[in-house]
Amino acid sequence: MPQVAIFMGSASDEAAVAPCVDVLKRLGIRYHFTITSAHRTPGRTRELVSALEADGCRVFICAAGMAAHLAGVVAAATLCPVIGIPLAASPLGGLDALLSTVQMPPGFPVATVALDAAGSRNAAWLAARILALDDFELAERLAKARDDMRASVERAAADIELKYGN
Ligand code: RP5
Repeated sequence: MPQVAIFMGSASDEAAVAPCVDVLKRLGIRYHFTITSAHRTPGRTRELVSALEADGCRVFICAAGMAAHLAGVVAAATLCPVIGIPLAASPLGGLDALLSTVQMPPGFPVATVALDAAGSRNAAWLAARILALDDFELAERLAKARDDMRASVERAAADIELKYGN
């Protein structure tokens, strides 16, 4: 039973979205990762949302480029939180997808993260924070992951201070 659904609009989006899956795996969060498109497969998108919601999915993550309507369409089909990852997939460098994803009309929020891989990772971290609100064990894993990040920066700082002798 997946806790999080990850949709991307095309197979060509895979490299930018894979880091989202890596973070969910690291945190032990169950997911369903697939391709569906707001424009090319509108029926499949709605059916997936209904089926995954019925299976207990609590957060939807949607990644798309160009006129990125996937997250908005999903936000119209569910009351679960929707996180949108805009992708740089056109000559406009992702500004098209960013505006399409972030500029939702009132009542249909899409929590929009950064473009591409950095946004993919943060989509997973944000989904984890949402799920951790009522999952104590996940909250502990999140706290441990944050401690690890802190320790890693402190190690890098010690290395750089040693290297430059200050
Ligand atoms: C969007 O159009 C997809 O999310 C992708 O980023 C972009 C281009 O798709 P392809 O033509 O590469 O399939 O719907």
